[in-house]
Amino acid sequence: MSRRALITGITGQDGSYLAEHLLAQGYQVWGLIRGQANPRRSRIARLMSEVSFVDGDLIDQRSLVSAIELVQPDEVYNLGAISFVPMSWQQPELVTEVNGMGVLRMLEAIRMVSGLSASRTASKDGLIRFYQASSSEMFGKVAETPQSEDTIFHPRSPYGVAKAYGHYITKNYRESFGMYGVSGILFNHESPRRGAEFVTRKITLAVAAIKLGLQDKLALGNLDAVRDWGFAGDYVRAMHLMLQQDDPGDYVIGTGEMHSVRDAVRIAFAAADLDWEEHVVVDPALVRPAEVETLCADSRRARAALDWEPSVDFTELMTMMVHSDIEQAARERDYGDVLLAAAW
Ligand code: NDP
Ligand code: GDR
Repeated sequence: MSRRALITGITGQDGSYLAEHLLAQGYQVWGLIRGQANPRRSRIARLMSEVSFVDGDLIDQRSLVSAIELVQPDEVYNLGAISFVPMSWQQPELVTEVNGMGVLRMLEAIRMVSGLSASRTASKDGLIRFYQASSSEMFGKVAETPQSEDTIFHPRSPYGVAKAYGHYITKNYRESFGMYGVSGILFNHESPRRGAEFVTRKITLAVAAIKLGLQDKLALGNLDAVRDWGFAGDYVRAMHLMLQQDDPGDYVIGTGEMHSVRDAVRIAFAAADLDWEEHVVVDPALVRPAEVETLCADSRRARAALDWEPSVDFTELMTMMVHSDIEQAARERDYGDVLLAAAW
């Protein structure tokens, strides 16, 4: 019998790559979908015939219990979240509800349906395995570089604070009820499917629009921010590997390479034979109230225990995204659609 996986956030970047990866591994894949006629279903349009869907929302406990009862998953991947960090200063309560309390609701749904209690002992056989999408944003104002599973958290945004809650409550349910729950502390990962509001995709969409003469300027915030950027397709492999271990644990996933937003701009414009300095302007309104200045992963635990390695480096990643966006923009122009770069 093939294993059953339930993915929250299946309409997101990671959800779409994870669904493809699990289907290729022979899983029956279910996606939790919220909202009537969710327009982001288009991201997984090509998988519609292979993936099953169940209605639900991380702010609705009842819907999560129903989803677990219906799907009877072997593995649950909780990728659902409001993932754009600046949104968390605009709607901190909502972000905390979804990204923090939503994790608790899913853990409770699994616990209720599985009948787990504090008295349950050691065996992990037959337990629903739970993956929580934790984030390098939890490190925030970093205490050390690079950051490992043992680095202390100092989140800098309501998003990071809510993710830290999700992280700790997953660990707490593992320790309190013997649940099989793991957190992947993933550093930034990107792809041609990345949302247009995130800086890499904002840059590559703008490069494409500038290349085709549809746009001239690109406004950005802090060009000095440093991140450890990898390819989303590599990172979903790590999520799956984490749930295949005998004992649940938390793992940092990243490339170990540091690049600034300025590097991202330079590489992306160069990939389209453009000079970034002619087009990029800094807009102070895009600088965050509290910035995470620098992040870099120490993934030695994952590399050793999961035998995981990233396969795409930063230049390849940015170049892949630029080429994909130029092709897409050219297609849209031919159909008469106007490409708009992100305004965030
Ligand atoms: P996306 O923003 O692309 O996708 C987010 C997903 O969450 C969407 O499918 C969205 O569905 C869903 N969602 C939003 N609100 C709810 C809700 N109330 N109930 C259920 N689902 C909801 O994010 P990514 O794919 O990039 O990231 C996946 C996860 O990994 C997120 O939790 C993110 O915080 C985390 N993460 C991401 C990193 C990255 O670099 N990409 C790094 C570290 C962590 P809808 O279509 O309905 O809006
Ligand atoms: P981040 O990603 O906040 O790290 O969260 P984002 O791409 O939004 O920002 C990265 C860095 O770039 C700087 N920056 C800009 N960012 C955006 N979006 N727009 C701009 O114009 C701009 N100019 C400079 C930012 O200040 C920041 O320092 C992502 C999300 O996927 C989270 O959900 C996830 O948890 C973390 O990565 C790890």
